[in-house]
Amino acid sequence: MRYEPMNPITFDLFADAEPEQQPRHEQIGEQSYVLRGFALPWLDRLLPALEAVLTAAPFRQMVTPGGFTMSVALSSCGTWGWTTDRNGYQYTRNDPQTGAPWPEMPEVFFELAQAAAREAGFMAFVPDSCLINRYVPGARMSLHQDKNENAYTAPIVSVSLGLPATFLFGGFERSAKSQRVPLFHGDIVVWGGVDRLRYHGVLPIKEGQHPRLGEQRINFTFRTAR
Ligand code: MD3
Ligand code: FE
Repeated sequence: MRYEPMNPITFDLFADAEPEQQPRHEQIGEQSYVLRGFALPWLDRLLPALEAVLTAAPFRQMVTPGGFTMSVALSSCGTWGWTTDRNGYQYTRNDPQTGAPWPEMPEVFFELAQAAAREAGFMAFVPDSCLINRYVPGARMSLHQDKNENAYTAPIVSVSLGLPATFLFGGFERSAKSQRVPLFHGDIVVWGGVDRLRYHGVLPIKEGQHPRLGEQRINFTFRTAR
């Protein structure tokens, strides 16, 4: 057996891995990264935990202060849940629909969010809220900023499951041109720092059947709300 010193420039840590197994970290903003397929190894633990959360806090369509019913249905888990109605947006400790505290954030959710944040360089992410969005074909989210959190120092970690989506990653004004980022089942995006207040949205979801999730896209967004 001969040992050869490795050339640090050409040494490829993943040379022996299947192409599909290679982590592909795409930088889409100064402090924003797409981690392709990062959630896939977690799915067998993630999906049953999701079912349990949704049994306690089912998806519901909410009305915005402007009077429009969102095409996306929402639920939450963790200490703080996000809702909207005619009177405004808010984080609350209790689900207004049941009066009960939001379901606890499952351990596997928390661990996945932390692992993804760390992978993107945010070493001490402690989410206290997970907003769960459900898109059926045709559902969309128009350009908006997430400004309901108390501090913008923590990143947001977003997990995409099911049908693919085109994410719009905009600028700091609604009118700025946005970049289109395709997101697939298992992808995770971490948005932080200077990119935290960018406008963003999701184009209408196309018809389709996902083998594991069916006719829907589910997105988790982990946040530090308080
Ligand atoms: C980018 N959800 O829930 S991922 C939302 O796919 C939301 O369901 C989208 O926008 C979805 O508010 C997009 C999450 C996301 C959240 C905050 C961001 C992306 C962001 C803040 C800045 C830039
Ligand atoms: Fe948002």
